[in-house]
Amino acid sequence: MSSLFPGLTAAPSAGRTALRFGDRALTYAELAAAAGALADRIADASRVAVWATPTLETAVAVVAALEAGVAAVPLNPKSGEKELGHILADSAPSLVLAAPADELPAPLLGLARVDVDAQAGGALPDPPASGEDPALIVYTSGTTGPPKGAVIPRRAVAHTLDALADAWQWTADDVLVHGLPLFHVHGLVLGILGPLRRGGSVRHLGRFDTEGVARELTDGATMLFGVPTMYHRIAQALPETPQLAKALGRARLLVSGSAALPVHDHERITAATGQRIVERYGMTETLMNTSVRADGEPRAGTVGVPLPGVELRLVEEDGVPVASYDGETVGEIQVRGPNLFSEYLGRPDATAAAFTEDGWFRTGDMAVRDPDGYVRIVGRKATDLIKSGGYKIGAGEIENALLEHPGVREAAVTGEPDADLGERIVAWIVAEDPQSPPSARELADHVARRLAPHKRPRVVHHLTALPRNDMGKVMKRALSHD
Ligand code: MCA
Ligand code: AMP
Repeated sequence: MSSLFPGLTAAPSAGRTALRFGDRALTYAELAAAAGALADRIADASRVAVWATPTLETAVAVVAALEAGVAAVPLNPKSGEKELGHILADSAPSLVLAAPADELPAPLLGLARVDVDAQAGGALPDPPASGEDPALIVYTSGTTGPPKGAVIPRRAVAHTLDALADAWQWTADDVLVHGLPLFHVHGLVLGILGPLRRGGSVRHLGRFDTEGVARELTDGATMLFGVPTMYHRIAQALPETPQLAKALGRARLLVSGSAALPVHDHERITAATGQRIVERYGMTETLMNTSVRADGEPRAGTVGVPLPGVELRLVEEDGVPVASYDGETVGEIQVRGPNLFSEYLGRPDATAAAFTEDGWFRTGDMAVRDPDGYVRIVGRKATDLIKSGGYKIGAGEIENALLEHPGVREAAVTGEPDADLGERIVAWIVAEDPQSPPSARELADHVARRLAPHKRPRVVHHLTALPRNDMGKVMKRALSHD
């Protein structure tokens, strides 16, 4: 397979800016040189971990790994020790790539470290041979147990980015701005690899804020990617920030994804800026499945139509596909196509369970289809998956972490609606000692330390017992409706 980034070696793009993080930037020629030098240093590794801070070094590290044909495992730099320990044991990388100034936590100290030099000079190797070779291993939460590593092959990355280019008329002239984390598909694959595959450029904000968005869109950026929480914060800021409204009004394309953007936020942004936000729908395992097209009719509350090459069907509980496009009949979204992952690393059982017998991937998302094919997501099959701030979080993983706290006898975790985060994580706790239960702060810190801060409960309720059915199973619906 050819390089995922033709712009790295094409003469016309050599002097163009590829990446900008704050006041640090690399042209395509400089990126090719830095990635070439690093690719040479890691060429013998079978798999590398990347300490995925929102920096130039992370982008160089991932590009180098892809150019070397070495699978990269992006790590959340805020991962707690338990989560990090699991990912390292599960993915067994032979090296960790990090920016020279980064201090790595204990679980990584046993691993050989290669510092990423964004100014280094070297030649790119020959492109790796096969599209089926793993490009990335991205960890994603399930309903129970620790996160699973989704193995994403090179052809899925190439396919999804080219399908989005078609849907969004995305070209080398586009300048993307975003402030997403770089250890998930949204921020890394779409937000960094996307512009680089097009030969365009990306400006990363380091961390999301509305001032940065306004500044970059005023200063020539053409596209914005964000999760609904970011657009919600934009919608909140618009009434007092005319320059933000003006900046958004100039953008070519504003894209939201990772969770549903409430229609109210769509409407507030359109009213203040004249822009319609484009929603697209994807998943770590499938990369992108559908999108509202730049040349299509925008419709708030829908995720648009299947992307080129993606087959999508809705399937009812009994396994029968929904034939009608009536805007009413709900079915599970199942997808097939070159955008799909190859497997969960080391988990043939979980991989097999994720597919139907005839090879469709079960997304677990429930939807209806409008008469013209627009997909409208209406919910999720599993109540034990929570989407908070655009992060997918398994209730079971947090329950297990809470149970490791000495003051906790029983724990159940649910998600409840939150205007900012979409859903917030709620913990229901039976304390070992009801007279002195652990505080909400203590439990949030405990989870943040062991897993990651975005997995911490935002609300804690103390109960004398969890509601259970005759089989002893916790009845979460009874909890949520308390
Ligand atoms: C707070 N903090 C703590 C604690 N409490 N740290 C340790 N212990 C604690 N007890 C820190 C947090 O780490 C954070 O630090 C800061 O305080 C604020 O926390 P929080 O309120 O959680 O963060 P936020 O500022 O509200 O974050 C909102 C956000 C974020 C920026 C929208 O949720 C986000 O970046 N979401 C993006 C998720 C995403 O990319 N999902 C894509 C996956 P600090 O401020 O330093 O961070 S889905 C995907 O890839 C699929 C394919 C798809 O379709 O896209
Ligand atoms: P993740 O596993 O973190 O990649 O998250 C994938 C999940 O995010 C999907 O299964 C959907 O539930 C959700 N998702 C992504 N994009 C959208 C969207 N535009 N609207 C609603 N849900 C979305």
